Amino acid sequence: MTDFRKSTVYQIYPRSFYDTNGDGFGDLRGVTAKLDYIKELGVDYIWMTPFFVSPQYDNGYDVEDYYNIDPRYGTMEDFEELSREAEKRGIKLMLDMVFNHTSSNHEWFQKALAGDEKYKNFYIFKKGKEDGSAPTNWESKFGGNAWEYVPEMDEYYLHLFHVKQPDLNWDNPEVREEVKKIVRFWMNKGVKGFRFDVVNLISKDKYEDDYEGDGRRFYTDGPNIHKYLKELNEGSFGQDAEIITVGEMSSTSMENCFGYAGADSNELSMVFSFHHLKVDFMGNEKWVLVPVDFMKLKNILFDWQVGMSENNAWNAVFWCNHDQPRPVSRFGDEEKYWKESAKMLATLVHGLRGTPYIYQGEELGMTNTDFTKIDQFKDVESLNYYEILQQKGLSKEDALRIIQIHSRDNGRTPVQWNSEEHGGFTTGTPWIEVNNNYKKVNAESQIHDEASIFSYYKKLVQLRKEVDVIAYGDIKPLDAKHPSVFAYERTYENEKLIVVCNFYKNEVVWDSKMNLEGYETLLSNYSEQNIENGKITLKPYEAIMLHLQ
Ligand code: TEU
Ligand code: CA
Repeated sequence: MTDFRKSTVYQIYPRSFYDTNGDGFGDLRGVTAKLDYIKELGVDYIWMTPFFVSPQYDNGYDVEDYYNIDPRYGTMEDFEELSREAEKRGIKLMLDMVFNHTSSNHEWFQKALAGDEKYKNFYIFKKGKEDGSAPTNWESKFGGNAWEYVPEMDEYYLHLFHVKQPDLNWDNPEVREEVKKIVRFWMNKGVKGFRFDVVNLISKDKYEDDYEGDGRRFYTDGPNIHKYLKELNEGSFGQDAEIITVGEMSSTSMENCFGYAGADSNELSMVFSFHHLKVDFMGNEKWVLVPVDFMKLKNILFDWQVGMSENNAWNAVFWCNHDQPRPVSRFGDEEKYWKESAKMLATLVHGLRGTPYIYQGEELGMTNTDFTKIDQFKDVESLNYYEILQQKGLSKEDALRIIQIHSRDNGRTPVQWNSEEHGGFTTGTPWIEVNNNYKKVNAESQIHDEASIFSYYKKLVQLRKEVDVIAYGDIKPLDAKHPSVFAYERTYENEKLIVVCNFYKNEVVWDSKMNLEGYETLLSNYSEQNIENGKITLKPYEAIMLHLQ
């Protein structure tokens, strides 16, 4: 069995990774071309976001055909070559399966629209209210009502995301069979990992108006969710003990995650939860400007770390992905303490209990976009909210400011490979502009530099393999109420690991109230540490991993 506790996953957003044919779009051959770079980082898995046939309204999360590769990304031969080349290097592939919804171009939905009852029952069609308005007041995650009216049918269909992403009806056993078939198809191609997109939204509860919120309580962690996941496990990936899985859990509860990712629950290997990434929101409201609430961040991460550990369930740990701003811009200091803060954030998350995920470019300290005009943004969610914010009365400037901070495009600009034009991502015109800081922030300048952010990530990946307490230890928060230091202790048999991070630029003396004699410094983002009588003087964004065995 694969020991996913010793593994690190590297996430690739192929369209922004590396373009090999000059059309401005990253492709599968681009991933193959950069396998040695990924190998150098030392990771075990590559999670690739969807490259299946898709009209790309939501950059591939709107799948039209789960069995074929979108020509923009390449061919099945390209996929097979990638798979072989990855295997040669000991790297496994993890595919991103989107089963809460399909694209409206999918033949199932097309048949449904044409009146085929069998396929109508693949989706969620409902009559409107008596006055003809939508069946419920639920909101789409991308803005607006979650129901779309089809005049020919005089019915509405549900789309929790884009109007071109109709939700599948998992209560229909035929849908569940089709899904298993697709997973088995990719298993037969040698795929050893799966990520399941917003998979905790597949079991809908009552179709009622939500007078307290946007509807999420009626479809999040729904009544049959554990049953459906166990069934999927049994009928597909559960048949191969080497396969690891991760569920993307939208607005989930920890109690449900004990089941989703419990060691003995036969559902998934681990979960992504997002509560710690809403610490610069106002409640669930993302489209506001609110500073990061550090105490909230700590409380949430500690609660989840301890809760999941006590219940023998496993977390995926991460700061970012293709839906999130860049961590060094969001939580660190992308200017003066760029390197220090990027490394501190890496230490903090890789020291936690869970499987770490590195998102392309994070290992280089890539920053948020520098876009100054709305038409530089491409993401459907950003563009929708730019309009919605103005309808709410905000000026164009204020709306743009909010988009700049929160847009998913912050994580979607092309990987910066070198100091050539477009950061070496493409010889053509990139589908989205490259950040102008590519001369300073790029892979070429970091790979051979021992002091680079890349080299630091490489060490973290390696340490997880060498030091058991990092992979297996339980976790205890230290000084949880401290206003600027994030510290915790991991314990495994006779081994101990203490991770101490200064989350801010002000120097601080942190009293561990422990005897630190005998501990050695495993890793730090500064060459010298100041530790005396259990007190550690932390420089700006300093991070230290102390090890006792
Ligand atoms: O994202 C799920 C999701 O709800 C969010 O990450 C969402 O993009 C964001 O919070 C909205 O503010 C997954 C995918 O990762 C994302 O790229 C897709 O757009 C989405 O599902 C639909 O498939
Ligand atoms: Ca291309």
